[in-house]
Amino acid sequence: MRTRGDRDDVFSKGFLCPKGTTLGHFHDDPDRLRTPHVRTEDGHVPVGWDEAFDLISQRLLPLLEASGRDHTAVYLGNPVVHSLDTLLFGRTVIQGLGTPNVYSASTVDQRPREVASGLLYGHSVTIPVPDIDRSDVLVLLGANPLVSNGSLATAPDWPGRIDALRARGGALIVVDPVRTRTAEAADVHLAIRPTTDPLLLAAIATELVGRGLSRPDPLDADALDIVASRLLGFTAESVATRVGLTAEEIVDLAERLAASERPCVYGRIGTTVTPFGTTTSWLTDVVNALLSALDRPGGAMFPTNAAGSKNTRTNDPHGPARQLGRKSTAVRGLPVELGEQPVSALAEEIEVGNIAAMVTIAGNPVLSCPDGDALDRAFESLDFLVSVDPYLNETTRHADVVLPPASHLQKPHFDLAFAGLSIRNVANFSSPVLPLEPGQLAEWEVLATLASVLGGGPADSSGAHFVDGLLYDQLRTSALQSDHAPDGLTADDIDAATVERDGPVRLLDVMVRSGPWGDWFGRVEGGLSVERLEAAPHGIDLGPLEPRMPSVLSTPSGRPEFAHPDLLADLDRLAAFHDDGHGDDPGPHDLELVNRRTLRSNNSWMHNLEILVKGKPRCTLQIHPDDAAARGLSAGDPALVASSAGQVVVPVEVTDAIRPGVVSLPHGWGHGAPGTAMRVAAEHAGVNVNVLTPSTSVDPLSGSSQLTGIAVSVAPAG
Ligand SMILES: Nc1nc2c(c(=O)[nH]1)N[C@H]1C(S)=C(S)[C@@H](COP(=O)(O)OP(=O)(O)OC[C@H]3O[C@@H](n4cnc5c(=O)[nH]c(N)nc54)[C@H](O)[C@@H]3O)O[C@H]1N2
Ligand SMILES: Nc1nc2c(c(=O)[nH]1)N[C@H]1C(S)=C(S)[C@@H](COP(=O)(O)OP(=O)(O)OC[C@H]3O[C@@H](n4cnc5c(=O)[nH]c(N)nc54)[C@H](O)[C@@H]3O)O[C@H]1N2
Ligand SMILES: [Mo]
Repeated sequence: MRTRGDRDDVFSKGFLCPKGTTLGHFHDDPDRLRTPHVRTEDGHVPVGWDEAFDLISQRLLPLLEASGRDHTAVYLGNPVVHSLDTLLFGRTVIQGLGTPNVYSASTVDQRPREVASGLLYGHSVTIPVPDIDRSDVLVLLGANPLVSNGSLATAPDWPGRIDALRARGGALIVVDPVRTRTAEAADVHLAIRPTTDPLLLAAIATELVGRGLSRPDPLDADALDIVASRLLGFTAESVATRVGLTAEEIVDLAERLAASERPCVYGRIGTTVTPFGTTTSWLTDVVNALLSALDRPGGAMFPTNAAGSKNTRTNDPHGPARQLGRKSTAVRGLPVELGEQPVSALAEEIEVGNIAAMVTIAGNPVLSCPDGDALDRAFESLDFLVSVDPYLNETTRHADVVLPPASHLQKPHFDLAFAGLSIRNVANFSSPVLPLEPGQLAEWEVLATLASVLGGGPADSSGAHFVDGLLYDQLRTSALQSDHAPDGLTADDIDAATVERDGPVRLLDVMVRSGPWGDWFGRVEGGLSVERLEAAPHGIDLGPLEPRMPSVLSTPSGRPEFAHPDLLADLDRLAAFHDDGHGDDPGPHDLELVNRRTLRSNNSWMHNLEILVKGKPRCTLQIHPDDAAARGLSAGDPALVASSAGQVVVPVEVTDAIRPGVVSLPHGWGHGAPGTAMRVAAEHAGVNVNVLTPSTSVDPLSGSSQLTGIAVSVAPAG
């Protein structure tokens, strides 16, 4: 089966990345599970849906009675945000299980950004997105959108957009220890030392202010003055050695930003998976605000998502004060923010018996989270594991029951998550491309039935419909309570107006119609509804991003809280990091490991598609020629890479694209473990980089794991 882009699509104009073009291959993959599987002494065997759900109620419910629901946990993986079914119904499984312990891939990804946004703007979803189509100096830190296709900045065709930026006289500046494809396309590449971005940003802020180049919105000037006065010790001169750039390069960057009419600074995963993830996200916004580049065209802006966003429900910029550190994990006291435990704590909570049973949905934490070997053992030790996943992989091989979703081509689609991070306001809905096969369940039905079973309800479609009904009631109430609801709107009006379908499409209808562009169930002419979206198969363009301050905010002052005490308090730690001389005496682990993404890959789960993994092996250690020579390593030699957490043996790839002192490995590899059933992936196994990432280093504000700048040693293997 072939997938191609839709040239008439209002946003993508037909541009697809390799992940999109291979959805048909995923659909056809013979290893993709079509029926539930249960674990037996002879491995996993297929069973019917009734049998699978019965087994869960017979074995798991007594365990829940005995050890208590607080001894359970749910892990939500990255693809949860890729579909309506999982985004809407994943939460019902948490409710059905009644667990207080929720883990997700967020704490190995963007959580620091969300925590910073929560403190600064009042909602964690209020994430500034680079308005790249209108910027004239765009600075990317820790992002490689020409490979990743962009993240927290939904934009099809980054290459074309960057060409356009340069064609209109703009400049792209990339800050990355590696000369990536994006860096190659840039006007300036600054090969920073890993994890030091907060020092660079602090110095840029200080240079802007010190040179009289800052121009903040008068309403933010006082808060930014407080921040600037605390950053005085971080100058271009003082941070230069530590960040691995010259003072001139840093001053030049500050001056270039200041000389630009429409500057924009954007930081992505290279800046969040560090011990200073939250502080770096904050300082990114501080630099933008000093330039009046926040919430301004061409700067960093806030999209207006058509459905489900918390920041579109009122016009009142005032909201409650927010404070970090109210909750922490049991074993190590790591922060629990935004209702989720950090995955760095998962293995130890299982080991000590705080978690005895789990559900994973669309996640592969054994490969994607720190200290992968410890997680592998921890999952094996659980009393019961249910995984909702299309593959028997490194995590789900430990599951007692695996419940497979329908393929992505069999689901309705609307980007609840990514449309809120999009560089244009766009609404696009597609019905399933392919029907369900006889006897197959939609993924929402799988999740809703599971939620019902876990809550002690029926294990059949009546249970699923009950759960669906509860969710519908919640969303209807939320619509009625919106500040924007027209006078006199009733629950009956909503019932009468919404599409006569069950599951996610009806829920989406409620959300879209009560959203910022909605038709309010027929009361607003020309407004959006699912029906209207269905009639526009190429999507509806809602225009460029518009300034949204102050109504996007929900803060005590009604302005961004740039001088939030929890953020200012972290500057002492940053000052210590600045002064610690780190790297001067590196000890045995004298190189710094960073992560890389490759174009034909997506975390851990697309490696079973021959079309994506064929060709040169991609799980290699990139190392600078000087570092390779110093260790007697040549291209293709096997190297032993060791950290405080573990070691792997992997072939080296010698390249001057990487900064001396830094090495890189991709994540999501390390396939072929016994009990997995991904034949193609096993032939291209690679090694698990997260055996090397220790679970001990986290950003103490958000609890997120450090995945970059890991101290490692490299030597010839054997
Ligand atoms: N092809 C492909 N696309 C993907 C994915 C994939 O696996 N493959 N994964 C998807 C997911 S889940 C996400 S979250 C996004 C992520 O999207 P991006 O954020 O664009 O992710 P990366 O491509 O990993 O780029 C991160 C860059 O940060 C650099 N870096 C590492 N450490 C530091 C540091 O300390 N400072 C600075 N300044 N840079 C640093 C790395 O060298 C790397 O080039 O990509 C998504 N898209
Ligand atoms: N060292 C290091 N580690 C990293 C990163 C890094 O840069 N460096 N990046 C991190 C990032 S950004 C992320 S997002 C995480 C990802 O962490 P995870 O989400 O835990 O890992 P994935 O590999 O994305 O696993 C996705 C799982 O979902 C399944 N799946 C795919 N589609 C569906 C579906 O429609 N429904 C269901 N139910 N399941 C589905 C796949 O089979 C797979 O098992 O990894 C993180 N790990
Ligand atoms: Mo991610």
